[in-house]
Amino acid sequence: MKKALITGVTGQDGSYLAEFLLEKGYEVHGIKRRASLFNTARVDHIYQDPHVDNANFKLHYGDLTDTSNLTRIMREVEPDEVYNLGAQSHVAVSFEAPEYTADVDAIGTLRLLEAIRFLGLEKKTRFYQASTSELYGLVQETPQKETTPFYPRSPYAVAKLYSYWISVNYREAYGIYACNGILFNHESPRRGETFVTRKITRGLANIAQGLEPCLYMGNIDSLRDWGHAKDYVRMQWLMLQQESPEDYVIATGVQYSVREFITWSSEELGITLEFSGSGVDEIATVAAIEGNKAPALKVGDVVMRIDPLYFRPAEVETLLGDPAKAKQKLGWVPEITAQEMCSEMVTEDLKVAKRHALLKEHGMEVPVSVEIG
Ligand code: NDP
Ligand code: GDR
Repeated sequence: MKKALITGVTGQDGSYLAEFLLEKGYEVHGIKRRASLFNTARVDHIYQDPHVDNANFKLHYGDLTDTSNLTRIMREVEPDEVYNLGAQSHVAVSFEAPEYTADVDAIGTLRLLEAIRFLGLEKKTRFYQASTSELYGLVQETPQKETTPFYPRSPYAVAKLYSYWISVNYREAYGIYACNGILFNHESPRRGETFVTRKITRGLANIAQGLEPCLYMGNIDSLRDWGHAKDYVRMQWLMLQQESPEDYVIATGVQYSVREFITWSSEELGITLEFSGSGVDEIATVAAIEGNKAPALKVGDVVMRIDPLYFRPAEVETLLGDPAKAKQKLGWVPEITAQEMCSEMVTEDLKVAKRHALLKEHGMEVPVSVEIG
């Protein structure tokens, strides 16, 4: 039975990857952080009681900032494959917490690679690094491919640039099977609530049910190449199953604006939006409503405004990936389109919003999130 160790197992990708590897018959070990509240909601459904024999999903407390902890877990598990998905993964937050982001997203990777080397696992343990399209930042070529020069535009991207190169370096210097997956944005109903797609699907579902007044957005002209996380974790695994380690761009090759994503999400709720004004004065107003998914709204309601709070000190305006190498060498093609993914996300968020609306109607407290992003 192969053993995998996943950092960031409680995150979006970690949870899908753990499911995927369990289905493939792996023993899966995940590193989770100690938190004051439960933080395993995304993996609770695959949790196995450790008191039962042969549990093949195991969680270890740990942190990418803690060298001895990572080395100890690596020694205990001796994994065949390590997937380094753990990160402070929010680009805007990295401007607020640049040093912490560097510690986790850059030095955390070094700590794992050093643990492999220190324990003499160079020939046994294969290593996947969660690299990112943010490396392209101020893009030097469109579409972006494996050979496109990097130009990172945030402390997050700069930290990830270190991780990209240290993975290449340990591959070349010590013969470790280390790969970078340069993944473009990928989303799902499990996406963190402060990334733009989830903020939109969750926000609009809440607004439709009368739980929130308005969506406050940043740069809605931003262009992204959005795929589905389920498609992307399959590729993370595939990269570690080849004869020799290589780096791959994973993308759909199709680009949309944040504004378009808002439009699709609204349409999914039966709402037609009209955008008017420009720059910080742009708003989106309800022009028509069909069906019964948005009982709290009426024509003329303003459901989106711009708030400069969400502008970034340096923005990545446009990203578009070229996944030709992944297709040609690994036979990988994404199966879920951005529109299908948006529909799935709205459907899931609407279910929750409806439950909360029902609670509210019966005078019960509804959980309100105060996080911004
Ligand atoms: P999430 O933000 O959903 O998950 C991040 C995970 O990292 C969580 O499990 C989080 O734990 C964990 N983590 C955060 N800080 C630490 C730390 N100090 N020590 C250990 N674990 C930590 O990210 P995604 O699943 O979306 O992304 C996975 C990886 O892929 C990340 O590295 C991200 O930067 C990268 N990436 C993501 C893309 C995307 O579009 N989703 C695209 C390209 C790259 P907790 O649950 O406790 O917060
Ligand atoms: P990104 O994702 O920065 O690309 O990083 P995010 O969804 O946060 O932003 C995408 C684009 O939307 C614009 N935007 C807003 N973003 C947020 N979060 N909130 C808003 O209100 C808002 N309004 C407009 C942003 O400015 C940006 O241009 C994600 C993360 O998962 C990284 O970890 C990963 O490496 C990259 O994708 C690829």
